[in-house]
Amino acid sequence: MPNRREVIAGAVALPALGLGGQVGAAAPPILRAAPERVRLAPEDYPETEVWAYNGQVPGQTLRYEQGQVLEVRLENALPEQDSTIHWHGLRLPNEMDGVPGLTQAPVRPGEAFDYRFALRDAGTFWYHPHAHSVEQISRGLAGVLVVDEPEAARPDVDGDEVLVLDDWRMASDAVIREDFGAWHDMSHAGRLGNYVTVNARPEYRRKVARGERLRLRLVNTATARIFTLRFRGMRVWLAALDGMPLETPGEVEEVVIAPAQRTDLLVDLLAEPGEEALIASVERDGTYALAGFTVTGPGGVARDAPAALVPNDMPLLEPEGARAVPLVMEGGAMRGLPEGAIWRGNKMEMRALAEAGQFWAFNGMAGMGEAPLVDAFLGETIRIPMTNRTAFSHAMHLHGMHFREVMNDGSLGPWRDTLLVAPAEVREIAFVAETPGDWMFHCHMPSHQMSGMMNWIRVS
Ligand SMILES: [Cu+2]
Repeated sequence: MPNRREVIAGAVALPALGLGGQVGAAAPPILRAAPERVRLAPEDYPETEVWAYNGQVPGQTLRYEQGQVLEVRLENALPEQDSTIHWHGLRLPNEMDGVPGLTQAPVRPGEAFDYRFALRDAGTFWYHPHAHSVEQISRGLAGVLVVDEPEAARPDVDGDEVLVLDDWRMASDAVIREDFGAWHDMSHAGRLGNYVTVNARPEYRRKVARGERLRLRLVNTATARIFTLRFRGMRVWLAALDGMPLETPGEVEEVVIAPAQRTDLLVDLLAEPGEEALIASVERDGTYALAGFTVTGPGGVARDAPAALVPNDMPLLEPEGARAVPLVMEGGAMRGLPEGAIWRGNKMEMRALAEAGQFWAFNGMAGMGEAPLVDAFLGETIRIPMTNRTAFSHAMHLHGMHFREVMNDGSLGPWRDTLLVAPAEVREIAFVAETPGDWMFHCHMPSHQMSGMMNWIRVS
């Protein structure tokens, strides 16, 4: 059974040296984005050309301890496309957020960019490009960033595993389909794949002793697929969402993970010796195993419910009386934009918008405007009630800060960075504008993002 030290030793980027920023320090660890051939499909298919960080899909799991400084050099060796790295869910300085044209210049092919920031929060995060997102993420550019709690604060588990849930749209010869700009995907549920993987394999497998408790860090890197997971042969507690610990781990029978969301589970493997515990994905046409744990004997003792993970240092959030900036989501197939929308400063009718590849609007505007959706002062608390008037679900992601949902009774939901808003729902979030800069606020189904569902928030 791999212990935690071996897991850590497997990571590339332990910045033990050279943190002083001194001239002549060693170059930081590199993430090189480049084409690569890897085995995705079963053995009787050819290998697949993907775009990968350092030749791996998903990219290697970067692992640090809370408080350390992440230092990574992005090298763009992609053919003819700019790139960047967005550190999803991290509370970091704005200039490290990786949004081309908003927080940094695009990294051109053949160029590099150094990312360097302190890791304030422990938890499960991920990294991916924020340029040509549909294509670059769909081709394989995504990886997980785990920030461990200090040794004494880690949960008592027998293993700590990353499970990257993803899907791929491939032709029958295992070639990734290049229809990244398909209007049907943009105007419907996004670019759904036809081949689901866990850590780029058809299924995750592990042998466990009965009674083992594992921490499973589930990350949905798919661009559109919403995973609904069910479990067999295990007790499952939800311990953290989007990297942020829950006050009390709750036992669950089903978990929904929207694109870009993370879920930390604490699971006790309790299938009988010789049997298999399973995590399965509920799809329209059936339920499919994503992870199988072969349980060996002798039987372990059932344990007490797990304790909460140690919380991160979050700001005091008191939404009562705070300024509210409503967001109305419109457009897409079936509803359309009957009133038209503003795009690049021009009011346009739906047909002209569609011809420009724009299908969605926030508050009557497709895409980014000159002015931010919210202009907040540093430290201000902002509420955003979001009304989904479209026929599709949207995974709304705020950069740089985590928010809490404001429930109807005024109570606050867990800290998150990505919230799934279903059709006809009104869901309100509140956050403290705690870091200055220009921060994206967008749907994390990139097909929707690029076709209208993208705005930004200024904190100054
Ligand atoms: Cu969306």
